[in-house]
Amino acid sequence: MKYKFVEELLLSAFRRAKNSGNKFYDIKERNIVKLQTIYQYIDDKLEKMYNDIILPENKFYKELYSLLFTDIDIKKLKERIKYIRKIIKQVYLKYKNDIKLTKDKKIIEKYRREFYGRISSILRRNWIVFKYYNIYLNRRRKIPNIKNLPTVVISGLPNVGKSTLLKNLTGSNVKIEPYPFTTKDLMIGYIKTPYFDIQVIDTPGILDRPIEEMNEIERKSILALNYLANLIIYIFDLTETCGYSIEEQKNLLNMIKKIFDKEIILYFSKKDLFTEREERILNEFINNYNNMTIFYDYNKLKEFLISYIKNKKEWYI
Ligand SMILES: Nc1nc2c(ncn2[C@@H]2O[C@H](COP(=O)(O)OP(=O)(O)OP(=O)(O)O)[C@@H](O)[C@H]2O)c(=O)[nH]1
Ligand SMILES: [Mg+2]
Repeated sequence: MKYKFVEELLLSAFRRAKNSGNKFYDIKERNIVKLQTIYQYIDDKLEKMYNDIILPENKFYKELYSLLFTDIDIKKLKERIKYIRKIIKQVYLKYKNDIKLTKDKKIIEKYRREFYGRISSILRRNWIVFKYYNIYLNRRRKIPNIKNLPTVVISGLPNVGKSTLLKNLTGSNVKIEPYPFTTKDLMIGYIKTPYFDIQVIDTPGILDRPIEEMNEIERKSILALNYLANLIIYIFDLTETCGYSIEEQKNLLNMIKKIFDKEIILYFSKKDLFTEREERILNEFINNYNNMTIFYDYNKLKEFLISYIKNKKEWYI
């Protein structure tokens, strides 16, 4: 099986070898340098690949990895790369030694060609390792870099205005679209103050249904709520332009309250679209949910977050 990545690696390695060692008059020395050049080049690449693969350390990353890599075992991939390095080293040392022990020009040439063949077949045989490594690199770009900071997680049904709020609170440049399921990964922004920063995480919209029935994208939100949130901002879209009724939005809030034992703030989005109807419902909320903190102006919400979190010493790690 030929795999472009492997073929390119071999080509570059052999090209380097072609240009190396030529200054040595001694044929033995020249060929040993060629072997060494190839070995070193390939081993450097494999070492880089090995180091690139980072195994998740905490529970959040472990679970996120198992969501993202259902088809690839990252740990095994890393072990396999280590193993390939070992085999290639053995082959290199063997042929280097063989060449050292002979004086016959033809045999030296034969060993060198054999070495090229062995190296090629080892890498080709393991082409899938290179393929998985590239898949790993691509998917890893979507893995957020979570910092140890007080963390606020924005949650709610799809299309209610979560990403818009993240943008308004942090200036983060996120994708905002008038249709549901726009956000598919955890998106991060920071509220910066001269004294401390607050990490704000925008999540994919989740539907009001049992966690077992949630898809992989919704589960990312659940992970953020579970492992990362010190505080949850739950968004209500009273205009229902998101496509979900207020009843559904209340149900999801109740589910989040039940599952996660965390502080929740309510934020009412799309205030600029409010008619008398929404104003009336908002007032009902303010009266009925008087044990909850409620905002509909993101500037006020931001001011509140800064002054509230400032005193939450236990949220700083
Ligand atoms: N008029 C108005 N529109 C808003 C407001 N907030 C969000 N929207 C619109 O609502 C739509 C959805 O906004 P998003 O911020 O993408 O919603 P989301 O909750 O992140 O959506 P998903 O990522 O798909 O779950 C977009 O068309 C926004 O422009 C607001 O305060 N006022
Ligand atoms: Mg979004």
